[in-house]
Amino acid sequence: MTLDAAAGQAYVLYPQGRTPQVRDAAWGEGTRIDDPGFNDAGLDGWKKTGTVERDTDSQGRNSAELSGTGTAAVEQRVVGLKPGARYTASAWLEVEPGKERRTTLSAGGEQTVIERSTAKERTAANDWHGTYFQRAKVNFTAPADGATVFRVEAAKVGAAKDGAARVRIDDVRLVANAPATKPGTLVHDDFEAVDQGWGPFFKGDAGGDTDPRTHVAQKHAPYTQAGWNKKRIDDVVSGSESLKSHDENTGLVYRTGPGTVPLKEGRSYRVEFDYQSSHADAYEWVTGYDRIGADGVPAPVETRRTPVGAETATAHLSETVTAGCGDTWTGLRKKAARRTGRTSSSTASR
Ligand SMILES: [Ca+2]
Ligand SMILES: [Ca+2]
Repeated sequence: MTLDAAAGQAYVLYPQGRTPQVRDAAWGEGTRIDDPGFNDAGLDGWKKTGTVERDTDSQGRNSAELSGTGTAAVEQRVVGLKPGARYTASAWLEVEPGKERRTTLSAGGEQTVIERSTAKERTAANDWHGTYFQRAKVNFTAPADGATVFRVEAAKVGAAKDGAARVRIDDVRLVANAPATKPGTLVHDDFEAVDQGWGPFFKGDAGGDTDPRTHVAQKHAPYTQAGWNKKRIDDVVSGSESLKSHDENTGLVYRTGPGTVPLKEGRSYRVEFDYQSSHADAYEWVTGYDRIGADGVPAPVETRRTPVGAETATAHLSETVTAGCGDTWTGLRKKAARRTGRTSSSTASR
């Protein structure tokens, strides 16, 4: 048998007369989003503005890439949402490391903006770990017609001397049941309706690129609560779910970023949460900012560390954070050489 085949092209051989019909891959079937992972070579599920391509990197990972100096965007109209219901829309976003470009994710009349990507993704189970992809999200209420447009836009740039930053997007998600809101707060999360991950937080450098021991814990009394089998603290401190860190690795366990908690430069915010902690001085609540150093490498700088004491009854931590110097964030740090557990029920900032 002789095949007339092109180099680099994959083929499947079938018996003559039994070639199956080519079927639509139906990327994203059941998710409300057509091709949320940008697997279609032509990105046919997306409306494209400016320079947009499906990028496949050296590890075979597909994403949408926005480039060029003009406005570049992907968008998609989503229908069938329940009018008045709450939803969370999100995507992994990465502005080319070392560069800056205003990138806006929007849905349901809400938007969040990142200017740069400075926090390395460090969850071992995530195939994007080692890149600077982080999740950006908005919560919104579905309008009366149950339709909205999900859009990610990289702004037009001037004549950048080292070229315009490329922006990559992956894994768009639109999930019902966003966290309850709290009047007067920029971000509020009681962990009762987390769409994925840890609400406004993402993993820091604790343990390096590893799978963390932090999760959204669910109440299953009495087994998950203080007093059971000598447990010192509750896994869940309010409602039916809380964010729990158990026996964590030393380092920054989790932190916020501008894609989830957009703190504006020069403004002051109150950061507060309820928590329990099994051992004194094992964890610190930290504040810091990210900036791109003179060497072009993004680096975080911590500006404050507040010790967390042993609290076997629910306590409250509150402090004021003034944003400045770069992308300001807040989070939890595990100190060296302690075995501990810790829970927090909610975190709110305004
Ligand atoms: Ca993908
Ligand atoms: Ca809760």
